[in-house]
Amino acid sequence: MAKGHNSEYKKMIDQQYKDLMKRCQVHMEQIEKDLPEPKEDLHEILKDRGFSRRDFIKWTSAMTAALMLPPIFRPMVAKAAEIFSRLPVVWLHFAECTGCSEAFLRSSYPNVDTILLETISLEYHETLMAASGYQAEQNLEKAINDFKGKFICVIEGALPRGLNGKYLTLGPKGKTGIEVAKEVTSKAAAVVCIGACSSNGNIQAAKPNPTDSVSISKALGISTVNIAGCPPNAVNFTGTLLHYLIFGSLPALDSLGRPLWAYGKRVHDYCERRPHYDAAEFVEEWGDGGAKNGWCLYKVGCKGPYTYANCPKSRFNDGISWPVMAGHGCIGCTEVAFWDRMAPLEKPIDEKTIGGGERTIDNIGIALTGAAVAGVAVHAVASVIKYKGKNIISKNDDRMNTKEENHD
Ligand code: FSX
Ligand code: SF4
Ligand code: F3S
Repeated sequence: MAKGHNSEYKKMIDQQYKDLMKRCQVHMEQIEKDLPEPKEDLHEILKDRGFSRRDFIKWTSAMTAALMLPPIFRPMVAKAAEIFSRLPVVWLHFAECTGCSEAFLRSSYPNVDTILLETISLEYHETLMAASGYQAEQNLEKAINDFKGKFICVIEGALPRGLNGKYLTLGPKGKTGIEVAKEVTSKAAAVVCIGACSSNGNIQAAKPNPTDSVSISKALGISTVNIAGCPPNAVNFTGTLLHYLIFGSLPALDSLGRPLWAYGKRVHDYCERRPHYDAAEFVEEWGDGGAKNGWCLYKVGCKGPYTYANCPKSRFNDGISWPVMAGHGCIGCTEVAFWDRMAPLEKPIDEKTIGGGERTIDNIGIALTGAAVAGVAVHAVASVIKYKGKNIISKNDDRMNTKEENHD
């Protein structure tokens, strides 16, 4: 009986996936009709850059898994990559360092993700385009009118609200960043914030914030997709755009606007040093034996237990490394107001100041000596941690940033 139910259930799920795939196919065919043809074929570009068909298939499988889609969606991901360069993008820069663009476009070992980003149909990008002055302003106007309701507005940088926005003015007419942002975002199909600055205000919004800089969503009162991180990982951006091309909608987001597929778990949940944390093996100071042995960096300030991001899985520079692998703790760059809330960056913080999160080292000590186990602050994911034969039983907790409230 139970077996019958299971196979019925499986049939129903398979059918739902098939229906969804059909809808995706129709949607992608529509994109091919609506949006301009790419100047170059993706497969030709990949071939020229030394990538084989097999490399591309491997990449599509990895991206399908990263997006948390079942393997039958692999051809959809491949198709979305092929039409990726049809998607018109207007890329704005406000208060930031341009490190995000640099990180995406200047990879020494480009992978399929970074090559895809190079093929993107950039209608306007202040760092990359040849035009300047009036010509640049005209290009922007033309792009937002020609592709009204169809282009993606990508934004790097926070918006200063002080002096009526005059801390940041752009172009020959001296428009404020806020004016430009309002004009462009009101005509976009979606607004994607790249980096901690546009997503959360970042360093510009850190105390005392003399320019009253804030995130795009706070400055304009709009919803944005936030690819947080300083800089963020190219994979998280590419995957979000691929999702948009496949489904015609943005991926599920957390309460801070971050795509759940990329920011749904903590750095601490994926970290390769995690067994050392569980075994209470900590680096006590830089260069000590623990540091040489790759032990956990919590006591030298790692904020991985409070930070939601896939860095240990996606890594940077073509998967070569990520901050903790390189020997420094995570500083929490995907979280709201991390300069203020995660400080001091090389010391553990008073957990009361950031609300919730992981067990403190003191808690672990208490648990290990058998006292007051019940009060231990715990993991986001239920687990049983063993240390020297004793079980420290964890239960669910609330993540630190569950409120809609923006701290920037
Ligand atoms: Fe900010 Fe990006 Fe950090 Fe820099 O544009 S996220 S300061 S890497 O460049 O916005
Ligand atoms: Fe890794 Fe940091 Fe967690 Fe230690 S505290 S396991 S270094 S993420
Ligand atoms: Fe940022 Fe921490 Fe990842 S500092 S890059 S979220 S490891």
